[in-house]
Amino acid sequence: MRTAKFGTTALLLSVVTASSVAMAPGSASASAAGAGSTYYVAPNGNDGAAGTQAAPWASFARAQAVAKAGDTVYFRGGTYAYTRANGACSGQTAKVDAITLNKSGSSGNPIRYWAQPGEKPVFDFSRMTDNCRIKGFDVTGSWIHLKGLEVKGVPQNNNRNAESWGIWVSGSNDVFEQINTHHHMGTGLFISGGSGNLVLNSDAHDNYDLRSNDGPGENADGFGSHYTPAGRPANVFRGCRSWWNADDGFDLISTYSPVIIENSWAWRNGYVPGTTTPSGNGAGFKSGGYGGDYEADAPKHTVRFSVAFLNRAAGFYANHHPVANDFFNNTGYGNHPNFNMLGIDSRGAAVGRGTLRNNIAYTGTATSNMSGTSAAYNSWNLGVPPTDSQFRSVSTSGWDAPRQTDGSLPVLPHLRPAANSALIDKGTDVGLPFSGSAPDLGAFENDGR
Ligand SMILES: [Ca+2]
Ligand SMILES: [Ca+2]
Ligand SMILES: [Ca+2]
Repeated sequence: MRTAKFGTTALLLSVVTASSVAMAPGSASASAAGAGSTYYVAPNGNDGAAGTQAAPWASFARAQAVAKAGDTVYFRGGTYAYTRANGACSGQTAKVDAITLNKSGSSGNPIRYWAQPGEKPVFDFSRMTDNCRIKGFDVTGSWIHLKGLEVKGVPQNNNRNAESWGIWVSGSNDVFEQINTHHHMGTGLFISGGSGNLVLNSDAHDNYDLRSNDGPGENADGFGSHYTPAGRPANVFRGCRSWWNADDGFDLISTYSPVIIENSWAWRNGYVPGTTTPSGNGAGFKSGGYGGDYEADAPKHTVRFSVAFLNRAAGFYANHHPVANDFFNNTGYGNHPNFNMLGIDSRGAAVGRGTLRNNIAYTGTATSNMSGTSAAYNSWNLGVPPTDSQFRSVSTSGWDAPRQTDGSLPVLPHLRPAANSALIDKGTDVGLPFSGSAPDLGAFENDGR
């Protein structure tokens, strides 16, 4: 491990897979179509048709009724527009869904709902008229794999509720891959109680709950994982981007099983999307907490190899979490502050909580609430003050560039160590892959790219 070549993300993925994810993400089973039956859905399809490529169905509901574990349903490109939920609002504060996925696959044989390769199916909920709280997708089933879907526009049609949701997940062992969830009046993808889920190479952006009853912008995060009971397998966010959401980029408040966030980026959260007008909380990675209460069975969350920049509040925030989370090899740039480790002790008193190694804090303000943390080998501990010239680029634009063909993040020069940077090999071995004699500081190991 110590001299491992870092050049491929596959090495990192294999480490994480073995330790934390029930379903093998990135393996052949997650990226190849199944051995079961194959069906097709198209915007101009017909639910009375055969569901073949020549005669596709029209609706998700029709596909689910037929598909079983191991089957693959391909969605052709184009817009699938929804104007009403699949059930009536029983009152203005009731919850309804446009698409309910309540049929489970099985271990090794998920039900796959995938974009036709090379095409972009868009699920547009912006014209829904239901006068209550709305979920675009309500995923209650397990062993379901969604891939390549764009999901947008879930509205709030009254001001009696908190946020709506783009994708709501209470199932487990689901995979959400190459999902683009945006412009909802609520959170882009919200895990509520499920476990062992993988959110892979997905984007959440421009979400803004302007009709929330607790104030506009208070609840629309990019990604959330909440309410999972203790002792369950981790939910994992990998290769995800979250930007210009009115509240937080990633939010892990009120959950009792671990969450791992890695190789993910969060920026410009806490503003009205597309502006610098302050809106909700504005953390990049809000890493736990229970609304300021002490909880004895709080889990340790992990945030690593991730970047937060220009968020309105903290880039990496402990949010009153009772135990120390692991923050390894992250880069905070231009946040306020970059790392805020505000935790809580068993008496309810404020104390720093966090284990921080190999992180960079640059511009904005560096850190706060560090008393009580374990922090070493970070840029602010080492007397290695970052400067612009330590990086190949410090640009804050272009981070939303198109993804690579396999869905992985674009390779940008931004905030990567320059050749001969003083940030190279200044970190300490935390049991994760690195190149050279030691880990570099920050989210990007210098791999010659
Ligand atoms: Ca909030
Ligand atoms: Ca939030
Ligand atoms: Ca190194």
